[in-house]
Amino acid sequence: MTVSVDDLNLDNYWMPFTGNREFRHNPRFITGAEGVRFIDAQGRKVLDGLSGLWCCGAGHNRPEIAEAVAEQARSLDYAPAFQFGHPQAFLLASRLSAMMPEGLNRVFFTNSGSETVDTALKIARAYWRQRGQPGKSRLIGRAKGYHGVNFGGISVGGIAPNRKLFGSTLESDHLAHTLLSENRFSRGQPEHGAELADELEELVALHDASNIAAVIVEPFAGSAGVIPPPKGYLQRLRAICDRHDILLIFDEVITGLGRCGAPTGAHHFGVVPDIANFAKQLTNGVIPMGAVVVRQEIYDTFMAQGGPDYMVEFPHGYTYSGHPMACAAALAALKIFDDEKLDEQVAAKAGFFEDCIHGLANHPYVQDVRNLGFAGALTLEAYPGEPARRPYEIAMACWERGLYVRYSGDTLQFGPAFVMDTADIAEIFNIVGDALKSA
Ligand code: PXG
Ligand code: PLP
Repeated sequence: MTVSVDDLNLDNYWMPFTGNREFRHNPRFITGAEGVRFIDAQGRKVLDGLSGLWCCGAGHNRPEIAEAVAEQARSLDYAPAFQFGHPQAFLLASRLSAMMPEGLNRVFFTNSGSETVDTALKIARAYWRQRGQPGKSRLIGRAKGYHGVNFGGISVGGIAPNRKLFGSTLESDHLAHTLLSENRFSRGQPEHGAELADELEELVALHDASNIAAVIVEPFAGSAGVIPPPKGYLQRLRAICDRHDILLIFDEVITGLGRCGAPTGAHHFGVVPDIANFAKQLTNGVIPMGAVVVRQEIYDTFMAQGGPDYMVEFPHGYTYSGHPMACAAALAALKIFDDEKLDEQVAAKAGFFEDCIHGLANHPYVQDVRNLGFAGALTLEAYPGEPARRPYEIAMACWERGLYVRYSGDTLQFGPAFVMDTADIAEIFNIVGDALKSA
């Protein structure tokens, strides 16, 4: 379906994370999708370089998911999430638990990554209260971390522009980021920086472990521009959390469910958190949904402290937690994950992706190249005082050449669908290379 842009009123919609004024001058409409391509308002096919926003790893418009959602809409469109259950939510919780590393097996559903983060932070704080340690409330994030946009998420988040307009947040503190200049152009996990995890010891010395509930990190930082953890870093963070009784939360909203070439980042990096967050890829992006998965002992603590068994143990939940349509989409998406071994596909093609993105290392303006699994980013040399301008200009040049690429901060980011073939991956980087050379 082609839509005439001229007929649309652009006044009423306040677009998220968008330069709204710029968009009005230069509207870019996506009106359809097919496999790993979008179709724009002019009917052009545009290669999708980011699986939507890191969420459509199985490709767009999968009929299996469309049919499952349509069938669900006809049989049970909505069921109350509180005090009553519907079968799909239980099925999905079991299915997701089976994909998790050993020990993570209790699942709380949400509707986005941001809600997932705030739910995980509330679980962490409440857990210590239930264990008789109410002082353990401070939350530790990491510089350059992205944990969504709700108040809990921006408290632990480490991207300054996402925090500065919104006043005081929850009591938090931050580890240093791991983007070291000596690691520039590393392929996969960089060599240097495992010792940056020891900063947690310093934060423990400052605040005392009796006041810290949890540490939350992305296994690799996504939004800040794909920053894989230095070798050994996550292991060291896990050990320090264990030493001081601090919960470790992995925010796997981007790293989870295939992107690393494994079911989760925890599997890929060989480190198991106490709580893991998922969203995006859970439904292949078709219906909004997120999930917090916790160690059974955390759930059991709430049950043990819950009072009479008709009482609510965790006063938290969303009208749409475990929405039947979202569950149907997720069950269908996870079936595709199994049938097509999406994680193994990524693992098999990740080396090709790595060669392609590192092939841009000597192109104009490229100051760093980072990658892991089917995720990668370029850092581009800034115009003086305007770090965000060049990525925007290059991304627009790519769009004109038939490629949708994500630009954010001083980076361009790549996250192809897991099903993308090597010819399309090569095309992504040919277009970017051309755009860089002609900028
Ligand atoms: N945690 C992490 C680790 C994320 O990457 C969220 C939480 C929030 O999810 P919701 O569903 O509330 O947006 C995210 C989302 C990008 C990009 O281009 C990344 C996200 C969202 C949009 C764009 O890097 N991450
Ligand atoms: N605001 C009001 C006035 C509500 O009644 C509710 C839910 O009942 C909410 C916010 C929260 O909505 P949700 O459960 O979809 O997060």
